[in-house]
Amino acid sequence: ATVTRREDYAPPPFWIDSVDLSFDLDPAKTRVLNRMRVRRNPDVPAQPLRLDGEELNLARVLVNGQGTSFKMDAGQLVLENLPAGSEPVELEIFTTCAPAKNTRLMGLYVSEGTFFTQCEAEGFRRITYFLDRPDVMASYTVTLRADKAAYPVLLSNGNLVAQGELEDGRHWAQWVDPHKKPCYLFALVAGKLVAREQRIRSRAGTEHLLQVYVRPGDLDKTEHAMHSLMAAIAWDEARFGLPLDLERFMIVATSDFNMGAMENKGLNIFNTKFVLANAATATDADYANIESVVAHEYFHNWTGNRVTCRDWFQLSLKEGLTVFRDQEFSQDMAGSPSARAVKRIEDVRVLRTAQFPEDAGPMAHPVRPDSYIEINNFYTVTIYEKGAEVVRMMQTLVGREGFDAGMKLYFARHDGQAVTCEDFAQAIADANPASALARHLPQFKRWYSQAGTPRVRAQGAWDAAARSYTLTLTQSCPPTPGQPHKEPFVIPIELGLLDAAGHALPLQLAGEDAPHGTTRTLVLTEPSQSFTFVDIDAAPVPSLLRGFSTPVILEDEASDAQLLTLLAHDTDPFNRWEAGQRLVLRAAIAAIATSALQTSASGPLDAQILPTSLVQALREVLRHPQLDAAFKELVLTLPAESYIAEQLDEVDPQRVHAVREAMRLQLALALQADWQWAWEQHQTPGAYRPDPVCAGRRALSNLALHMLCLAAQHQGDQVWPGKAYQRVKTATNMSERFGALSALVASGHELAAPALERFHALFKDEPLVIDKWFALQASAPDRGGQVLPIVRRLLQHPDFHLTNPNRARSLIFSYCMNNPGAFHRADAAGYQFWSERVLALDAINPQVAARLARALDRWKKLAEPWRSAAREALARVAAKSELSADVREVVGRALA
Ligand code: B3K
Ligand code: ZN
Repeated sequence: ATVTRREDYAPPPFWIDSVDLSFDLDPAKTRVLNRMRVRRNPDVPAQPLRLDGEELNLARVLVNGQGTSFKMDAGQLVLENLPAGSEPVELEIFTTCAPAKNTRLMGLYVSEGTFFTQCEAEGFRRITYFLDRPDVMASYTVTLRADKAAYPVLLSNGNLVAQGELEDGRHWAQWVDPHKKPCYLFALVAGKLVAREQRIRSRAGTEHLLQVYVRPGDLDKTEHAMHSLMAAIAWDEARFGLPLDLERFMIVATSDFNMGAMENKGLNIFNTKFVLANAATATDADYANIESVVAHEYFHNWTGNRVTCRDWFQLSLKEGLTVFRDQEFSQDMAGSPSARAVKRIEDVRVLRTAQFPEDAGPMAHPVRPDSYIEINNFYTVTIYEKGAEVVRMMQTLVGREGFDAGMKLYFARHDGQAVTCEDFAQAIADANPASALARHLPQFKRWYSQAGTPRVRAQGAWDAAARSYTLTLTQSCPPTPGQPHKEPFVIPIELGLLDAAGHALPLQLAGEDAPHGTTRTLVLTEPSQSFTFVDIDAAPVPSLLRGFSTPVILEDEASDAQLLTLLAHDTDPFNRWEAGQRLVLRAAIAAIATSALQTSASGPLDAQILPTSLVQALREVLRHPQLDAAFKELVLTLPAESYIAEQLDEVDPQRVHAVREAMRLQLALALQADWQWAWEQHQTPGAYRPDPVCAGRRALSNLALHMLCLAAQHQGDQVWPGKAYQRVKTATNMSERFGALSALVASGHELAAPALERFHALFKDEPLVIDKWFALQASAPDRGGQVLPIVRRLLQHPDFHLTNPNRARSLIFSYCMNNPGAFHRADAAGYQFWSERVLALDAINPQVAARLARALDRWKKLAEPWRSAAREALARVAAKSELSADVREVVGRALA
């Protein structure tokens, strides 16, 4: 396998100014005529033109209308005899490809009788020979021809400029994109689709047509996506002054898609999962995800499309920035300060349960990687979520207005260019010359170059005589593959100090004349630094890393009593939640170290793992008269098994599972009356509305029902399972229906089976709901090893299709990646299942297979016998000779 290195970047030897593509669409054999205007890059020594191509049948190559000699080398089409000089050359390449056989879903493929494309990162080369790299930007004209009855709708990027009929029932359409773009943003769609349409007028008075295309029958599920798009357009204009630059903006949904969605210029293509929603089929979480993914793809129109990446190592330039933008958007849409905090907590939870393990494992890489074998393996939580945190830190260091000024400068400098992460940081710093970011810019950029999660140790000392409090912060970062030694980072730490009664203290640093508020940001740049606060009358309770101001692991010496104070009083909702999570974690880790708990077929053990003081504190949160339901639900939700496991040096996954299950039962039993109160108080009658307040109430009442069913199952009581079953039958929205079904499945009650059956019958024609049905069964708590046989049986279900990524993820990924207690079996049968599925998927779709391959990333942390069994499973996969580069890179790194 060939390694691509960032340091080897060289500008392209040729530019492609314009491309005229014409397609004769046919599932078995599509003919593609590519006429491009190519010229030598005068800044680069003369060399042959090497065009990328993959799985293409080449029929003809013409240069300025004449036949020419060419050769093939490692899949590339090489033209050695192009005229010298800087005159443009007309190059004409005629190829064919087979969309119906394209199971990788990269390039041109067919989904349910409709043509779609996916070109990012390197899919365009599967459509035609091209300089398939993001720094080559061209003007596109696209002509589509196809059978009119089978493919009535013909779409590509930009504006529809002409269309007409052909003989034999065929028709054609021509599209011109007014903007230059890299080829990864090319798209076409052809098929039987219908659209919801909306005309809007921008602040500047320009008119635009918005369209959401779906299959006939799904039109009643497009309202929320359209509203989300309109909100995103309005937000980007209001917050950053970035308008829609197209007359027409289209979203098209397909049920066969490798990831969430794709920001093709003016023609976004989406996984149906992030478009289709109505009250009957989508949960509150689905509604929120649709809002954020629609916004994310729309925001790429500026951060990604107008300014794109110089090379794929710069991927976080567009992805980190665009995730940051969609997170800010969702917070603004959430409205109230506490709803914003809920969104922040959810985002941090993703970062810590997915990105921190990645940063500590074999696939660890910097936000701007140095090398890759398969770029598709680097669309990671590090590039996306950690990248977004790096942008957020910049905003913290320059202030919100300073950040907006930085964005303006970034576009003024780089609109229409393909640039680097450094260019972005430089623009933000240059717009804020007096900021901490500008002062520390070279050091700050280590966030782009160094992998690994830094640790910050905080030690506080109160000096009674001096009435001062000195906080010493010390940073370090563990080695990661290829990076044994790390230099110090720039670490903004937002903090506050509370007195013992929980009141916020004014914050005055030694040397200052007056206090500066009750929350402020310290900037740690040295390996170790001390900060002294004056006028402090008693030992304070520090509230550090408020809002999770930096993606680090904080190690402080907070006592249980101090954490209880923060849980009860901190004005920073993030740290309030965090205090509860830390107390639960402490109890869990202590129990894992000392007990030999195991779950059995009869359910979790009844054990007192959480101290009474914590149970009481959690009860007070649950019963609190002012706190929002959504926030309560987050506080009362136990940390995930995978997050608990990350805190341990050596992981016995069964013990982690048993302890978490026992904590769940303990909370269910100890707070039984409170759960009943919560259930009764948080019903949301009336028409379904997906807003954060209603969604929070449903989340909390679903958690309550889950706990009540768990307690009932333990006590042999039938009332709550009966209520849950009733709700599965009669609920009028998916959030409540699925919440009730989940409660039954999670409690292991015998009503779960008929409820699942009923649910399937109700939704057999709704693929996205059937995905939920598979996922729920695959992620059910394991009691005596029953989950794997169920998953194996579901593989044979007539509704299961391995070729459909959503379905593969719903069953196989849910089991292997989302159910550690069931997956990490002592008999290694879970790992056997994993290796079989990785190989089966790899033969169909390497990109999806490589994601699944990462389920064993953290195998080195496992205790025996899991560790040896996991290594054997990895070795079994690695031993196959016909493996894709995608999977080989992942298992190779895991075994290294
Ligand atoms: N840019 C695409 C992801 C493409 C993934 C290619 N393997 C979607 C997004 O991040 O918005
Ligand atoms: Zn993106």
